[in-house]
Amino acid sequence: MRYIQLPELSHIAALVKKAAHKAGFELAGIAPVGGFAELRRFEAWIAAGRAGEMKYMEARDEAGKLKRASLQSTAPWARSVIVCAINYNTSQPYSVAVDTPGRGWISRYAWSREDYHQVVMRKLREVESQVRRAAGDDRDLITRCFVDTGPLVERVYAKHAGVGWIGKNTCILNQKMGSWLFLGVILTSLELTPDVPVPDRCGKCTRCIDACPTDALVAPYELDSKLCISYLTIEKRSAIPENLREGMGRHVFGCDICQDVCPWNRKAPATEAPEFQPREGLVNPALDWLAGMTADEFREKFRGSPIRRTKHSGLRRNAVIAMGNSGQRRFVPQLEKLASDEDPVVAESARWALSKLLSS
Ligand code: B12
Ligand code: SF4
Ligand code: SF4
Repeated sequence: MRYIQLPELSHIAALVKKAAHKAGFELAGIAPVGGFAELRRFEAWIAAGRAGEMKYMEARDEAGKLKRASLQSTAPWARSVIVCAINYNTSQPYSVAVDTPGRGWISRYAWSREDYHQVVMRKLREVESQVRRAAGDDRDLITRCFVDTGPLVERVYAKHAGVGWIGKNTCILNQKMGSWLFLGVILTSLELTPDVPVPDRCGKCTRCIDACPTDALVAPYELDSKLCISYLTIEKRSAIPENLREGMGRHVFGCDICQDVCPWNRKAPATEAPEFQPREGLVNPALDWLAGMTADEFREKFRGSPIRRTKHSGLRRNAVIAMGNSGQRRFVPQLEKLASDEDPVVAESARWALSKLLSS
């Protein structure tokens, strides 16, 4: 094994940022491996049942400790975490500025031509290979890339890598870029000099908390997934609790409200990256189109899209609920048919939507 000298390590730390920019990331930084106060909050968050049905968040190691709360058992070799962030904002309007009757809303991150997991992973691998080259292609050097599925709370590492601060809406915000950022991380056995966290610039603002339609931001910096439209429309399987349906409004996949209203996103720059440009029909989509999609159309339209996560059943369920919230009686005939749909969740949601429309 080649011993990596300290001057070489500082060279690698500088190279990380250059390599990240070259790969297409707007921001990058280095965080230490742990010991952060925020990770104790993660344990409390799980204990309070805030993860809802997302059981993968609760995975534990052999000692019974939450895997995502510490890298000690899952990656004991890790010495630094490289965090990269990429802008996915496009020059489309914000959801809070659009109100076309009978149309739904798919969140900004999911309009893209290519699934962000693939885009970010491809770019992370470019950075990883440059780091490995700079370390002399040392075979003992360990590096692992993750987008979403790694055993860590990415936003906590992003904060400690100086990428941005954690806003009261719980998103990573950067003073210049705003919060329309995807994160990706590279764990490495190299002990690189960490960056310094940036200060919290939320101040007295509470716009995100005030604007959340389902009161999912139960306290500043604390989100209850079970109440969040993003969770309900993407992660929640089967029926959505009736008391939360009205608050979902026209959202059919994800939710952007707590970011749309954030002052730091007022001047957020737009990306020209072709991967993140919207697919046809997904910005402010027609609800009758989504609710009437066949399984084949769904597969075809959303091949390589993050929207596949909610599945055909979930997207139709969400579209039907949005129809119920639309106040548009022109949807009644379609909903009457859907009320006896072979998918029981869609059928039950359609009956709810019908009674809502007919009583309004
Ligand atoms: C599970 C998950 C969700 C869940 C839960 C969200 C949540 N807030 O936890 C749901 C499905 C609701 C969700 C929604 C969204 N998600 Co999501 N999600 C994840 C995932 C996989 C894990 C997040 C996690 O660990 N949550 C656990 C909680 C406890 O963490 P947290 O809320 O971040 O809380 C931290 C801080 O708030 C802080 N803290 C807590 N309390 C307090 C109190 C004080 C006083 C202070 C100072 C700090 C503090 O400590 C906590 C950590 O321990 C990550 C990827 C990853 N592996 O990290 C993506 C990720 C967070 N999601 C992302 C995105 C884009 C979204 C959406 C915007 C998508 C959409 N448009 O619908 C929304 C945003 C909703 C929101 N306001 O957060 C991005 C965020 C990028 C960014 N700029 O921040 C990530 C990083 C994915 C990625 N690779 O880019 N998501
Ligand atoms: S994503 Fe929507 S529902 Fe979730 S916390 Fe933000 S505003 Fe509330
Ligand atoms: S809306 Fe205000 S409180 Fe919420 S994240 Fe943005 S600056 Fe912070």
